[in-house]
Amino acid sequence: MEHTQSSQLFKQAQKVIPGGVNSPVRACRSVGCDPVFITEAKGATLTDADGNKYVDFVGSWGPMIVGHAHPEIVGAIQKTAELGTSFGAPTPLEIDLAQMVVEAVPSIEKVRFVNSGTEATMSAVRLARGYTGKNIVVKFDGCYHGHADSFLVKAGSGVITLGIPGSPGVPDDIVKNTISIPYNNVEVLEKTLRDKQQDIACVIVEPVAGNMGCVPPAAGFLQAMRKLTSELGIVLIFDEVITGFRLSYGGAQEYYNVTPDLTCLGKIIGGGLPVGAYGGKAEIMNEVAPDGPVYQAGTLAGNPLAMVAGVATLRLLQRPDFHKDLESKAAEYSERLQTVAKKTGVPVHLNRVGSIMTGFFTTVPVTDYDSAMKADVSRYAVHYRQMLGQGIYLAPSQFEVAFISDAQTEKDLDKAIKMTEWSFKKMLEM
Ligand code: KE4
Repeated sequence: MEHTQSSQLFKQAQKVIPGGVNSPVRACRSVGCDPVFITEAKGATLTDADGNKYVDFVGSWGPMIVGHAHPEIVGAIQKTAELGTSFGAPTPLEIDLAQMVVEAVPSIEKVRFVNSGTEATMSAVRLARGYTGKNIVVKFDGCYHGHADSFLVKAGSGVITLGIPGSPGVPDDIVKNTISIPYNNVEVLEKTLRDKQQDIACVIVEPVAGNMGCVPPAAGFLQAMRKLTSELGIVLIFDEVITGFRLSYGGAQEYYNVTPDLTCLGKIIGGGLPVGAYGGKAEIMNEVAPDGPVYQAGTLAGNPLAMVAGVATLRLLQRPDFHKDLESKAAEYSERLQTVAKKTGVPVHLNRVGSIMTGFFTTVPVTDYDSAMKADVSRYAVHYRQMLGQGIYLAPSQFEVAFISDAQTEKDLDKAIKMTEWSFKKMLEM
């Protein structure tokens, strides 16, 4: 595959944008190659600046659950754009999306739209602190909740991918209010919450971890978290930026039947446009300005184009059996992947929940940050480059997930399986 154009674009980009990218993980540093520049996408197919085509398993990191450039979504954006793109005033369109979110997620009685997942989680934590009058946030090693100061403590996604311990620029005064503990460890969770109950405002968790690779909650983990936080008067925040509207129409909280106090959303609800949201019990949400004293604002929050893209996307997810069909498609694909691993003898531990999955190059089960870090990242890098060269677009990090969408065809998945087998066999010859 030729990448001449992408290489030239990358050189130009690096002159004016840090690392040549607007989000670190896209720089492909951990997989040892330069990024390809994508110029267009349709369904599950990406096209790069050199005209190469790829089957897409990243889906813009989750939003593209119905595939790229879906006519219903593009049409809604086009029609709305002709009426203006941003008013800085309330629009009926915000009510449309808010009502869909509230109807889909019973624990969300009121919702506030923002422009990214980071803004959603950052605002939810501020709200929990304002509501409880307490400061400490408990998070989990390897979970990533965006790049707000409070979260860059043993965070996942790009932070572990690039091996950044936390981040310079985050004052110790902030870090001291964040406690990060092992995912899937109820004993440590219980001890931490009971010991520091009087100072803990909230626990924030990815109900299915997607930023150390896919790590499902151990049986009873979320239920124990809910029981403890309710007993101890601690706000439970589900960061459903990835899982919201993905694991089921009601997200992970419906999938696992565990109800948080606040929920953060993003990705899918914007249909590919910048949207985040946080919502929950009216009793807590009524503390948000202008009703309450907890301040949060945003020039483009509730942007008309983003709202209609979200509405059009959620409408498509209301198709009967959408999530059931997506789950069985993903289940079949992950079984085929595991068969290839067994057949070729390449040790892979595959975690899957719904339509998100990660194949870890390791022989041990991956249940938390420490076990995820045992994965062979250099082997993943070889696999990534080999698959890219064969037109399969995977996440440029072992610590991210692959997304199955409604758009990948049987032909796409067959090609990916075939290329996986080829890549594994080639790997063993190295
Ligand atoms: P954004 O600010 O990137 O919209 O959302 C932050 C965020 C919050 N919570 C969860 C569970 C998330 O996964 C994310 C962002 N996800 C990463 C990929 N896993 C975004 C990719 C990137 O940083 O470029």
